[in-house]
Amino acid sequence: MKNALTTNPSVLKWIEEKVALTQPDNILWIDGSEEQLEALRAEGCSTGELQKLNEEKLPGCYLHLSALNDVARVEGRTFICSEKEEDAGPTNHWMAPDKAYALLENIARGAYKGRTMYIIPYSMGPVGSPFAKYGIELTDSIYVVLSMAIMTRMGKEVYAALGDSNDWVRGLHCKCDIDEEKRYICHFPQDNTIISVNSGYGGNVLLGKKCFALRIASNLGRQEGWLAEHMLILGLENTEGKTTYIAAAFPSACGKTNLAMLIPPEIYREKGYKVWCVGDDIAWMRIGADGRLWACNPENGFFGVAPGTNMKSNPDALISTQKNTIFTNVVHNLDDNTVWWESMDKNPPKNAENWKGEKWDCTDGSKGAHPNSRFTAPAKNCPCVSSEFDSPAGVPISAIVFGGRRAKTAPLVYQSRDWNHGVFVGSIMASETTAAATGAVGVVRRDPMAMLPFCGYHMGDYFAHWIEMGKKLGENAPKIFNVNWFRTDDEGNFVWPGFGDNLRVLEWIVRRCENNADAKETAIGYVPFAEDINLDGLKDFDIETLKTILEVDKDLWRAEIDGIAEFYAKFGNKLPATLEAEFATLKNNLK
Ligand code: OXD
Ligand code: MN
Repeated sequence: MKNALTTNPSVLKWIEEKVALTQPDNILWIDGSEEQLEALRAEGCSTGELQKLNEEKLPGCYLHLSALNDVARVEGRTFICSEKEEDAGPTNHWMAPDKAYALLENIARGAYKGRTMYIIPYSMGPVGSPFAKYGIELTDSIYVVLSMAIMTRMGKEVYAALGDSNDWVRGLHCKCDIDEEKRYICHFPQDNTIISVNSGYGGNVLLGKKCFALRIASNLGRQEGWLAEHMLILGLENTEGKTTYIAAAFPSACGKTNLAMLIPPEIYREKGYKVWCVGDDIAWMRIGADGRLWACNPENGFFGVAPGTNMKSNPDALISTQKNTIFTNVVHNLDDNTVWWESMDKNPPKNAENWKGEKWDCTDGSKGAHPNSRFTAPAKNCPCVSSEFDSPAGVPISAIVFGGRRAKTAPLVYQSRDWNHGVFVGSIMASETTAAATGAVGVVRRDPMAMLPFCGYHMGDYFAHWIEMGKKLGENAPKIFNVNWFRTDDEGNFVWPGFGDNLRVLEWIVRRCENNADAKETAIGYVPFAEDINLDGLKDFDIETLKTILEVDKDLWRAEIDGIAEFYAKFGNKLPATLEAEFATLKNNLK
């Protein structure tokens, strides 16, 4: 092929097939150079796909507005196209691969006519590291190219690392007409292939992220003996300069980015505590040569939810967005050509356009930014990015934390009795839904390990894989915890202050990992003694209030049993006996 950046036969063959299918007018091999990216930014601005923001206030930043019908992931149109339906399992939508390929090829046929095919080589994980997996995404969207340049390690060095190997993930994205009725996000685990059509929204089209790093990678992890998880990774440095790494899974829009970049309360800062961000959304975890679990963030940037991000909730995330960032569906401040979103500050712009590109009056009660508006920011912009961010070996994980948004039931924190009980705790995770996916907001849904929309195979097999990993890790297995920052009082107000004060809970978790704190055994696991959570310097919050959110209310837990039983019933004989046994223990403990 003309100007090809690789001679890899499997890559060339696949691209030739896709060129014949989509029929682009032009083909551009993305090499990752700043020059090429700059030319694409200029082109994106000339077509209106992007708007250049104020170079002095937001250098290198752009605004992108999506189509009105294309603002979130579409779980109902996301398919796992494994050969057998039972391999996709009851929590995924399945389509037979032949049927899916035929349907998608019909949609993609001629889809690039009059357009350019961009060929993006990218790596998930540092190029050449033991974690790295390579992918090629074909797209007709400049927004996708520029976002992939932020979110992944992208460029021609990927071809050098790949050599002639056939071990890479194929990704085809076609914007088409952004027709909701013809929108499909399909995964073919047996072919390491992803095809996404009729969308331009990040979660559906930045194929390295959810599609590859979770749905395809969870399949690869199962085959190869590692874990691909919807988890942030943070390092908590203590007074002595020792850093303990924690991986934590929360459903979408439950504050993973905030926790990953937590600013410790003043009394901790004074003592030298610091949180270092390794990742805010995805963790790939492998057993290292020392037998411990090591984690790497396969991404290179943050695709964060904008509303709610402010100098108080997450200053480092806000600072991360101040240069070389792409904003999607936020408010455009026309006075100084910057951006704004709800709760960024108390000064909504007077002369502005909302996420729909319409003139916006901030006093009319309507929201200016879409609730799922996003920023795509380079991880290296983050003031608290970990020095281990690019470490080829990853970081050793001491604790795994699960969490959800539950107004009642789950206490502030509890620890599982052991790994298998921890897998049970993760498997029964439940949360009230948010705006990150289409559908009703505020409904409780079971979201095991926060992987419900992202596990690319049968969830029963996934639980079994976790149990297997525990066997291999043995004594070295990280301790497993569950947290809930979202308990509310009778008036519906959050009880726990959250944000930076979550460090007080992380500190207890680290002490438990070091056998340095006691705990009370309850029906659901180990709960802290209130005295062991440090409340120093916390205003308007006393130990009695803390006790109310550490409480394990057996009646509320008994009310969970039917929901768990109903959820577990979906997995039939694929539910590991170990989890059945853990469930029986819980029921027994609640008697
Ligand atoms: C995300 C999500 O965008 O989980 O990270 O939806
Ligand atoms: Mn996520």
